Amino acid sequence: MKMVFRWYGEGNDTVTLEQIRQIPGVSGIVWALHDVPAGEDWPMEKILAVKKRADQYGFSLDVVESVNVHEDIKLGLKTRDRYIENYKKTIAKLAQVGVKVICYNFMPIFDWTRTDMARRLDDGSTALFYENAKIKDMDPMELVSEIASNPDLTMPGWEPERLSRLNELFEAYRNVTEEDLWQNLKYFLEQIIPVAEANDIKMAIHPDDPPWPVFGLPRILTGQANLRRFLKLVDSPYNALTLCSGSLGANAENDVPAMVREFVDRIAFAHIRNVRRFDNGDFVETSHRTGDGSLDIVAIVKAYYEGGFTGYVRPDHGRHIWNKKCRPGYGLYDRALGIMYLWGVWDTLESR
Ligand code: CS2
Ligand code: MN
Repeated sequence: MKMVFRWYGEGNDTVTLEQIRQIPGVSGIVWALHDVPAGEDWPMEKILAVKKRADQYGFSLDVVESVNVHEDIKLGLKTRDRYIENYKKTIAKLAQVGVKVICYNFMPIFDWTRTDMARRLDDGSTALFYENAKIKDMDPMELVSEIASNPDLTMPGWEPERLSRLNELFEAYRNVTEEDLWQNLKYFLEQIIPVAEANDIKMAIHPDDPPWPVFGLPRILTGQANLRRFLKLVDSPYNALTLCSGSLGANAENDVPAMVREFVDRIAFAHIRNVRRFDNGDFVETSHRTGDGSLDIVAIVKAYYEGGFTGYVRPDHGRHIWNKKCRPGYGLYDRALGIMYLWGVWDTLESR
């Protein structure tokens, strides 16, 4: 496995490339142009500026997370073709700097959803938390205004320009069913995958987080059967997965090691992290260690190892520890500890 680390870019991340270089075994950064709105093609000069920085530290740029999909594509509107053309242009430009994997998601309106960005754990650290009842009862506008009024709460996918159009977007999705979403995803893939093949870039979809519908919006990348269906929409090695253990593992019915075993040849990018689930449907993010959460991280890493996985891995989120301010879920320390845990398991398997 190739270990990579998400970096939000110069001036946009509390973590520096100097620091990332000191985490053992990290070969590349997972990056994006976070200031380019979904649907626009990425300017080459901005891509090259990131490359210049990464080169100074010897980091690869192999993995991009994410090139976001414009809402019109997910909605299947006529205007989608323009955005799909821009997406193709971005793929071709990313190939020029050696990108091998593009992570994206197909969640309507919201990316990952949580109710608390800093839930206190017993050890005094804080972590991202999802309260089931709160989401069930909540008008999404309420959550949005809570988030908008707190600059510390920015989550990917919750960009201000999208939030301001929220009512409109909800209206647009009113009659969009799960089957419509599948059709719209298929349409997108049929256009994009040939371009990805020609540019030797794997398109790796991220599952829905959490893996169930929120605020009445459809969600389809939620479990093993649906991921199987997804891979058949366009049956190409370039139509691949970002298998996120923490997203899928929030649903106790999802057997993550079994998914790794089934899909390993189509997993381009692994997100590995732990979550603790509660009986009422709540969950909280924990350290990576098996036993700290509900997921057996050792079994997950073992499934990758035994499947001969050669793709990219990142520790995904971490807790906020040692009093360091950071983007929610994206501090330096707990993700670095997570990496050492993942390497510990991997190296042990390799040395047997
Ligand atoms: C990520 C997702 O930060 C995260 O939790 O796992 O936001 C992910 O970047 C997107 O869903 C992928 O498009
Ligand atoms: Mn993830």
